Amino acid sequence: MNKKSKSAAIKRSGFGDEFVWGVSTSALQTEGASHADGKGPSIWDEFAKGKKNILNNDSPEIACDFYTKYKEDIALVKMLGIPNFRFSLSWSRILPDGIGTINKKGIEFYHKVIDTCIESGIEPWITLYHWDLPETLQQKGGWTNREIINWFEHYVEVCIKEFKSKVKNWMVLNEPMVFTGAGYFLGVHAPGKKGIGSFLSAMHHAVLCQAIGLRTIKKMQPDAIVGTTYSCSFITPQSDSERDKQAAKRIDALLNRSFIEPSLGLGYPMETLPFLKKVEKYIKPGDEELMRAEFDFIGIQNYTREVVAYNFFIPFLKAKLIPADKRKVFHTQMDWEVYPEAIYQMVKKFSKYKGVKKIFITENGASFPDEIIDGIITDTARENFLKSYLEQVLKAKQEELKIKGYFVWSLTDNFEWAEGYHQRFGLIHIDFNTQQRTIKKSGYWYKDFLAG
Ligand code: IFM
Repeated sequence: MNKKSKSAAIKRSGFGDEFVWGVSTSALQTEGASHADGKGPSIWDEFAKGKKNILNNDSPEIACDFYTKYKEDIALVKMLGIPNFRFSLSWSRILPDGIGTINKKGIEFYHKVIDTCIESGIEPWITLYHWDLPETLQQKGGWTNREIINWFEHYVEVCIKEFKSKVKNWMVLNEPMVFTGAGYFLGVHAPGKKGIGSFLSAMHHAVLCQAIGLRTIKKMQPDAIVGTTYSCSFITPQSDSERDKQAAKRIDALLNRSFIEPSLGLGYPMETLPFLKKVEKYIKPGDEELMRAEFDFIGIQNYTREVVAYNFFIPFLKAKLIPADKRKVFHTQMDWEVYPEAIYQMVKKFSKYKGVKKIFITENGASFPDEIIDGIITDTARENFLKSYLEQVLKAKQEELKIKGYFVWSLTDNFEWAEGYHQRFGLIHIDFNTQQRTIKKSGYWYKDFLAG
């Protein structure tokens, strides 16, 4: 249990002048205004209506009210000296039904956000899809319907046409493993679907969409810098037994390899994870080519490591994750082990792929309970978390791995999906009753760090 950081001296200059520094958010988690100005419902607006889907029955309806407070929040990004701001576009704010009529007010909103960034000297990095599918498309099967490749292509075309003169850096999907796994296999995220068939079809269509998204952007904006982002965890077996080691490999294949490898022309990792063979049912002639994508960069989003044990009773995987609290290791409020070396191991792992050109950490951060005392939030645990992970990023950089930048998750506390407002990842605290923003000690630390 190493709660204290040994890394007080970590300095921005150690990463070099070209290293990209930023902070990340997403539309659904911050914007609120779920029904304002012609926005259509997303699967998360719908999911939040279901009792017990979201902790405390929280809803994304108001969230951080970024929709009206975007100027204030971007001013805070500027005040903290953060040069790059990663956020996402809400598909159903732009196309309320997912396809068809464009919502002018939605487009106007994102122009205002982008313009405010640019006027403030902040580079916008935009994610096209961060989990908030238009509900109308879900009514037609959502990610399980192969038509999504046309719906998505159309949505990307609309966005690029509108914003290409102002935005250079694009990310196609955010963490496809999470939105297909949690949303279409486990049913714990929107749209709450369960089962292997819905998962594998959603997975295959997401793999196709990440490549189609890339090609659409490049066709319309040849000088765009395009990536896509993957969640990843450093996987270690619980013991040296062969069964645990094989179980760890299967989890690694599922969590870390199943979306990037088909895009690099390596196919799905079926040899390690035989149940993935069932995906063949959804593969059409020509898909192997269609899945290939030469991204300018990939974003990797790492928070922790997972310890894995063989378990006969877990279907398909025969493996289970041992929760951090059971292992009695220092962990965040999400029960994610604080394990800084994980981020180094992930940069190393992804750097080994020949087809990966550049890597950005597009998310890293921690949820800890925050206490406001006399208007001050002394979130030392979060500050130490960031320092200790950054130390490992620096190690990766010094070893000349492909790492080129780092974005903290997140700018503000926000709507943490099925966890509602209970989990707080922000550098800036939000009082969700008053919408008051308070910069945490970790936010000031990041400011000082960036100021050198
Ligand atoms: O809040 C999420 C984000 O939307 C995707 N990556 C992980 C974060 C923390 O859970």
